[in-house]
Amino acid sequence: MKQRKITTIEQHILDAERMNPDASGTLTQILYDLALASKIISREVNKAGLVSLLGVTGTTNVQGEVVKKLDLFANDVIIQCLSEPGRVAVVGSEELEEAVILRENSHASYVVNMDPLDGSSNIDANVSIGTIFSILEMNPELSGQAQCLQAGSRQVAAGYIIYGSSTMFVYTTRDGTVNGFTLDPSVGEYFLSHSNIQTPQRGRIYSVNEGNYLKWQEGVKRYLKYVQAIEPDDDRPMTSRYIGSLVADFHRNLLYGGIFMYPADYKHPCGKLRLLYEASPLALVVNNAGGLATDGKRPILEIEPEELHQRVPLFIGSRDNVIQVMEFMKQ
Ligand code: AHM
Ligand code: MG
Repeated sequence: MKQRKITTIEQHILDAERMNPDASGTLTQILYDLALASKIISREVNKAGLVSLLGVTGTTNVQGEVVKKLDLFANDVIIQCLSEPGRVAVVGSEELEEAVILRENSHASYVVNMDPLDGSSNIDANVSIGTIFSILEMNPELSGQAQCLQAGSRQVAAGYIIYGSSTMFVYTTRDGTVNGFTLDPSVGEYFLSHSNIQTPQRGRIYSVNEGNYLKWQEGVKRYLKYVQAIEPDDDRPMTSRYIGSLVADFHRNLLYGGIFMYPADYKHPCGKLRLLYEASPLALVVNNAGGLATDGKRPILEIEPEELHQRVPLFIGSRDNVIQVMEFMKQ
């Protein structure tokens, strides 16, 4: 019987580095740092239900220690893991108003933007949540927090970790493939489980918070009625799946095909999701998997950011579905 090769995330990242003669090894180290941080976060997420028995988050546990909220915990763990000398100089985080400038790392060559624990409304309900990260090179023309404000097309790597029925680490590099690794908690290792992920060109799933329907612009409303119409020859109605955790909704649609939408509405003209650490990294992943991401008019990866916590409407997923919603929005 032919044995399947077992590849750990470390081997995979190292192999990719060996194939690139210009690689300094620093990006490899940053990906290792993120993998390590995610294992620690995964452990805490898995025992989160017990926290209420041992001490509610935000209060004091039986040892008299303050129990941090999980999203703040995730933020601190990732920053700590990224603080190894010589790697990352600036970190932008959804949890922090201002970017963190790692002074002792001022000569480091990378910037990381991240959402340490996305899906805040699901954290306490045992529903899948995730970490999203975007890695950029330092731009010599920018300084301090401005380093974080680079278009998604400049990302050198991006990805996410999903804490679900199992923990998975999915990442891609600028011109690379998308690969997924599943954590085996018994040995504490990520193993390659989803090699060269390609998203279907057209999918049957749509994911959107339909509670906002009456607030959307007409084109998006018409698209929704279109996907719900009964047209068996055209594979409609599409099917609705919405978890309310971007990473989980995105990941399912990436594998099965479909579209995730968080449109603008009359109360939120820029939508809800954040450009730098939610939309941009997932846009790089979906692009490299053969899909598309747009704000309705422009590719997400081409948007020049102006603010660290800038919001953006997001339509992301299978190529044909994304092109179709854009056509509805133009009419
Ligand atoms: P968060 O960063 O506060 O967790 O908000 C982002 C989340 C996404 O994970 C998800 O796609 C979206 O908000 C859900 O929003 P809503 O509850 O409005 O449907
Ligand atoms: Mg978020």
